[in-house]
Amino acid sequence: MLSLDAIRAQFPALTQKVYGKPLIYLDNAATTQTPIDVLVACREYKEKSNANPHRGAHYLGVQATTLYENARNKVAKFINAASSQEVIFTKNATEALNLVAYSYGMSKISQDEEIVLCISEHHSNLVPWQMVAKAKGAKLRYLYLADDYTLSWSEVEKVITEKTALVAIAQMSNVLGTVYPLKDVISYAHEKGAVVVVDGAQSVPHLQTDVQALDADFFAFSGHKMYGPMGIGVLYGKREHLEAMPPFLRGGEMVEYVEEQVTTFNELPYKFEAGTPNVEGAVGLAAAIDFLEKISLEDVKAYEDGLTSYALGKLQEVPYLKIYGALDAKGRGPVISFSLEGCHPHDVATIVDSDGIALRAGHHCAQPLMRYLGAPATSRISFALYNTKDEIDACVASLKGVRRWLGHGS
Ligand code: C6P
Repeated sequence: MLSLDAIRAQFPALTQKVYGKPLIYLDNAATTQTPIDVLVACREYKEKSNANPHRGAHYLGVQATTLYENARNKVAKFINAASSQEVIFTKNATEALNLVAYSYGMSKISQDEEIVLCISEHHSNLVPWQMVAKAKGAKLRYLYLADDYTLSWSEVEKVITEKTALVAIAQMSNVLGTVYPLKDVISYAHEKGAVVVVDGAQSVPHLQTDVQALDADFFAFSGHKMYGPMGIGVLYGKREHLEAMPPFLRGGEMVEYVEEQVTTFNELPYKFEAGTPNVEGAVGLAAAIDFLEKISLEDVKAYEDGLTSYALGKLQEVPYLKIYGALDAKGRGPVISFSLEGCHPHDVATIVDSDGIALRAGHHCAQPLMRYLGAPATSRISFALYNTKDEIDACVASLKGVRRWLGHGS
């Protein structure tokens, strides 16, 4: 692993002060900061190679096409897709999941079939399935979590049945940090004849992704949560599904022949990429993958596990603080939600912000989970590979002062 100093030197945003205090950025599950390598790659593309890909035969057009397709190849290798034709660029994980819902869900799911979601799903992997269920007369069923915030096998066996047409589940919860045993869940769902859509938005920056080993039918993620730019995301889909699905959006480049009344569609992956794509984003995402691979995801995970374990210990020293999620770093990612008794999470976020500490408060776009937990909102800290134990100490010290700041005795 590169030294921590070398890693932090890649992130200009981390060197700034806010309210005269060094920025401590602990909102990485929302979005990560951007390394210089990614900033440079995006800028160089705009300065030297900016053109509309797959359209112009001129020099810049060819360069833009090459960069765009190289980025696709890099993504395919990064997630171990069998072919880069199975990699579709979208604007984010949300669009990728909507693509599957609109295209696969609306054409393949029938009345009375069941769609299974986990109760911890982010709205982006929940609301589109509500739409499909309503439109098709299908039934939504939920996998509920055990008291230790894990998914028990008995729950999987109870909810996923022969009636299940599709399971949509995140690899890592953006609220609890739980990493679900997806390999087993997917294999079980396949035995029952269901396809599985994996929301990898939170897991991709922290765990090695291997869509073939996982045997996922679809896998969605966003560039901006893995050190890449905003506005670029990925949908991986098994070729057999993508070929059988109708297009999602219609327009330029996703066509083969257009006649006055009918159209035939382009081959994969272009069938699902209507309109001018975000080449700059794809180039930035490729640079982010290079950055992560230079460090190695194995080392990233080991380092972040250390931070998570340390933070879980330190947070438990804060009086009146309750953690929502497993207290052991094993089987979870670097996302920790908590509440401070008597303090609204937004007040907590505002008070620690005045110490230069960025954390997130709210329902984290997971309202059904919040209802299930009986907590309207939580505070959440989440780590990236540039965070440090000193930053965790500073956050914990700041949290210890919050209750007094709000007028509680201690
Ligand atoms: N979660 C968070 O602070 P987009 O916005 O499309 O890049 O990602 C959506 C998304 C999908 N699935 C999961 C598990 C996610 O965590 C997110 C984004 C951010 O938790 C913003 S709400």
